[in-house]
This record gives sequence, C-alpha cells and structure tokens, in this order.
Amino acid sequence: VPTTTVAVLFGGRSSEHEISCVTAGGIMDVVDRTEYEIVPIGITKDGAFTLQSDDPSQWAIRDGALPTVPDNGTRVAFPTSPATNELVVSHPDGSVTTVAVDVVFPILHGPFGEDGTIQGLLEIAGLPYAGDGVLASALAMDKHVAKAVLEHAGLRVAPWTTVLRREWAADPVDVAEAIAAHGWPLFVKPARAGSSMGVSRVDGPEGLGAAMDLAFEHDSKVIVEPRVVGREVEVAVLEGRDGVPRTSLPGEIVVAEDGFYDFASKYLGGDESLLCPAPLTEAQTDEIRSIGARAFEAIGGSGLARVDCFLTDDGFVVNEVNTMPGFTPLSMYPRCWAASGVSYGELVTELIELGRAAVR
Ligand code: G1L
Repeated sequence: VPTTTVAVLFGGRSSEHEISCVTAGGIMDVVDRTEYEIVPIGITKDGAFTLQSDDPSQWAIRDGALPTVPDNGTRVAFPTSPATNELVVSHPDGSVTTVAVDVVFPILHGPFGEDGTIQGLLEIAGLPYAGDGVLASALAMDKHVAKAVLEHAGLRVAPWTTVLRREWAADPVDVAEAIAAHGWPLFVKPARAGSSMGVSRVDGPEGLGAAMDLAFEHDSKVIVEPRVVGREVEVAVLEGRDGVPRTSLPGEIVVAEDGFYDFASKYLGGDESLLCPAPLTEAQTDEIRSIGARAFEAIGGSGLARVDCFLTDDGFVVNEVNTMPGFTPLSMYPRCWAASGVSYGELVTELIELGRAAVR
C-alpha cells in the first residue's frame, strides 16, 4: 500500500502545455507505485484545474500527436488554509470528494508556472512541493534580476542593458545610443518570457526598433545583450539531503553545422545535439560544477536547477539559471544525472522526498 500521495500538477495556460503533459507522463511512468500514489491534476489550456488519469500512456506522444489536458468536467480546489492537506474535487454529477495530498510535483512552464506564482498558491495551501520556491522561481524567470543576483555573487554574466517600455517610449534615440555601445549583433529579449518568444537578433541600428517593439509585446521590461561567442555547456544541480547542492557532470549542446536547436529538441530531447559528459578538461569540469553550485546558492535554490553557461575564449559566463528545466528522460537535466550515476527514477524520488522535507 503506497504511503505517500503525490499530486502531479501539469498542463496549464502556456505555450508549453503539451511538453508539460509529456513530462508528467514520464514522471507517472517511472514513479515507484508501491511507495507513491499519484493524483494527476491537469490544468486545461483555459486554466481549469481538473482531476485526470494516472495512466502514463494517456500522456505519451501517440502517432506523433502531442497530448493535451481535456476538460472532463471535474474541478479541483486547493485548500486556502494550511490546516488541511485535502484537495476538494467536484465531479460532473454534482458529487464532491476530497483527496489528501502529501506533496505536490509542479510541472508547469512560463507565466503561472515557473515564475513563482504556482509555488505561492502551494505556500498558501500549506502543501509541500518539489523544486524551487517562490523567490528563486520568480527571480530566475526575470533575466534582468537573475543577472544582477548572479553578478552580485561574483559570477560572470554577459553584459546587458535593461530597458523599460516607458523609457523606450520616452526617448528611443537616447536608449538606442546606449544599446549601440554593446556593438552588433545583439539580442533583444523580453525579460520574463519563457521559451524564445519575442526574442530577436539584431544586426545593426536599423533593425532595433522592430525588435524592441516585438519584445515589448511580451513584457514591459526588455533586456539587450551582445552575442556571446562560445560553447553552450550546462550543469545539473540537485540539492543534497543535507541541503548542500550536488552537481552533475556537465553536458553540452552541440548544434550541427546547419542544424537548428528548436523547441522540440530542447524539451523532448532524443537528439544528437545533447552531449553528456561534455568534452572538457578536468579543470573546466571542476570550474563549471563550482559555478553551478554557486549559482544555485545565489538564487536561493531548493530541489534543483540547471545552470547554463557559455564557454568563451576567456572562460565560463553564466547565461541562465533554469528552475524548471526540461525533464523528460531525454532532456539535458536527467541525462546529465544519468551520466553521473543517478537514474531518472532516482531523480524523481529524490525531488519528491526533498520537496516533502523542504523547510522554506
Ligand atoms: F518539481 C521539479 F522537480 F522541481 C520540476 C518541476 C518542473 C522539475 C522540472 C520541471 N520541468 C517542467 O515543468 C517543464 C519545463 C518540463 C515544464 Cl513544461
């Protein structure tokens, strides 16, 4: 008889709804059912919280079609008082049941997911959860704040300029001049968007206006960065039971000559473009592992994070800290741990147990 009930929270109102469903299926598939009972809570694309099937096959890619959360008419409400750990489920026939939950595994991307808001809901509900907390999630999501925090911790980040919509509107000529000092090409990005929506490469002053306008469609805050030339090397960080961050062997994203590291290869993996362990010297491996642990501590991480770096001619530069990394068995984070002797199943168990024991 399973002793722990794990609510897997997935789907949601983001462009990565389907990826989240596939990831949830992967987790349901590998969870030790003698220890853990799964309560699958699917959030529809419209944002309805529903009770779903715990059969992993329903969430697998079938004949190339990606799964989505169907609205089956059930509704799940989280407690608003930490005095109870019971979720309230309303069924289409009008009946109401409750289900007690020990820990929540949130698998949600982008706004209302990895930005700390769902973690806030779980805090209010008094439910323990896997992964990073409110602050680490929210700050890692904001490229401007994340860079400031990492830099403050003594980690190297690429130079950048942050521009608010009202600053751009008030004086585009002045702002463009400041931006041009970075040189070309440069990248314009919404400060807080998941995936690569609203991101443009700009090769000269004539392209800047359109890139800024596009980025401001996604966020009122935009960051501008010069292109960093270097290898893309990443390290997986997993909190130890003693709270001390453990780091995996680093992995590398190798983009083929004419290749394109797209959305599907990034989140679903299964692509030759992920290499783990990355071909690095022992000193480089030690250095990126140390950077990974320091970045995790700088953001106040719990559970896990993937720390993405560029290896440039003058060493490592932190590009970003991802608190909700791709998490199918073929994604970089699980593959880095597999190469380091921690299986996908062990990873899931570890995250559940860390979440359950977390003191936030
Ligand atoms: F809960 C964990 F372990 F912290 C966790 C949560 C979410 C790990 C990894 C993820 N990843 C994702 O949610 C996703 C990027 C696959 C969602 Cl689309």
